[in-house]
Amino acid sequence: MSIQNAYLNSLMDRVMARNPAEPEFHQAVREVLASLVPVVEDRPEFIQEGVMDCLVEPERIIKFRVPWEDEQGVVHVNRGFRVQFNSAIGPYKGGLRFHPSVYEGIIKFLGFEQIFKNSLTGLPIGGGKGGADFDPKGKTDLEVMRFCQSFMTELFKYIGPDTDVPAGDIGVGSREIGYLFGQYKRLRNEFTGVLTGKGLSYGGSLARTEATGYGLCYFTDCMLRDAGRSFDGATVVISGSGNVALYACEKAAQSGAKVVAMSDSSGYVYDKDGIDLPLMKRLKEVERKRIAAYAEERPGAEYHAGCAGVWQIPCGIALPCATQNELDLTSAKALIANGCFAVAEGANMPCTPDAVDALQGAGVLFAPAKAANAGGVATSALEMSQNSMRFYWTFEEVDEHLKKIMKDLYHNASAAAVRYGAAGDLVAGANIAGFLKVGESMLAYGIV
Ligand code: NDP
Ligand code: 2IT
Repeated sequence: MSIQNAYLNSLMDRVMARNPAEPEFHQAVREVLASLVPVVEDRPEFIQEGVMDCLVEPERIIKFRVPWEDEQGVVHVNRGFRVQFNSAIGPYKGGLRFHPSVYEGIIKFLGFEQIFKNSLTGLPIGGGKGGADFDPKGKTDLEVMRFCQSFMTELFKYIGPDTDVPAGDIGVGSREIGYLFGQYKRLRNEFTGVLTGKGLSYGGSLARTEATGYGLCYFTDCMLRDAGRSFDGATVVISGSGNVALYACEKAAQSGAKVVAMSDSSGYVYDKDGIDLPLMKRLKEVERKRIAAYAEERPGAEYHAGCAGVWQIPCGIALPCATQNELDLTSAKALIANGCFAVAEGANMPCTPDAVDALQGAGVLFAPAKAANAGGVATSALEMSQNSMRFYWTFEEVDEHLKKIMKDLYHNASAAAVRYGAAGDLVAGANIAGFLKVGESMLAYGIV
């Protein structure tokens, strides 16, 4: 599909030629450039001054060897990455993903998305992302610690509280952040807010654990209310059962919805009585079990192998919270046929482009990831603020900030869509509003 502007279309061709075999990166760039057509037509200086060309090229990519030894004495070598994509409005900020599927293209797509998401929060954070093709599943705590220490032994040279502040993402939770922070502190001999998502005893922020899932629901609530709907009484299906999914489930249930299904990469559980969240949290956060264990312990719940099947379950609201491209056209059609009226992306880029087109075409309310899941990184920025102040806010204070940030973000994205002739299209609105602040800053700096 071509982009309706000759310059941006040729830029897209160059991105594909210079970054071959990175389909996720191409997908993320194409969506943003397509949304920015009316912006560059209105403001040609973004093209003339080189802003668009700079936007699609990371400022820096760091790629490194991560050797570590398992409990049997066998040496493994993984590959680590940090893509420092754009620092126009603040230090690079974004998570680390540890998953066997990680390669440069995944980190580039995530880093690119992070630029606009972070801008949308209204807080001073640039865009970055990192990770490794390491699989924490099935590893002992000792092995995870050794891997994290080796990873940080290289990464520490390139990050800092005013330079680049990593956090968690898939496969990186509080355990991994603890090992990473401990090693950074040891190597630098400094106690600074260089990572977010830290434990509460050593500089973490209250409500950071909950923030992405809660923020997703706050954003979705704004979108639903504008359309005369709400979570109250709705049936919700959530994919994933990790950090984002668990706290989306918690807030959706607190808002009066019934969450009837959740998944992991092996399969999904259907629980007609509503997910028993304390049970799910124990199995996933404490015992690190597969989701099949939920159906073994919960009377009346069913387990089905294969994670994509979760979208066949009838629901009013779908919250994809697992991974990229997990909700395709077939799944979108099933959701539409079953009467789904809202899809909000908790994961990054979980819906394929044809699925997004189908959902929007059918009038389903659609909340794109870079707006809807921005509550996590926004609260990371609040963690940075608290660390800089050497002070702590209460859970309620952080949660109030988060609510306001998500509400403002929703209104900014909606207003940008209206201003550029795409009323109701939050994909366009989020891309445009996220870009403008970054683009204006890049113009102000000149060619750098
Ligand atoms: P977790 O590692 O806590 O959980 C990931 C969940 O997604 C698990 O249930 C996992 O299943 C499932 N999953 C992962 N990969 C796949 C796959 N290839 N196919 C099917 N299911 C999969 O990660 P998070 O909850 O932190 O992240 C989930 C999504 O949200 C990601 O897209 C992430 O980028 C995004 N996100 C996270 C934020 C955060 O603050 N943590 C902020 C904003 C976005 P299994 O255990 O079987 O692998
Ligand atoms: O995708 C994301 O926004 C995250 N994984 C959170 C990043 C952060 O710095 O908190």
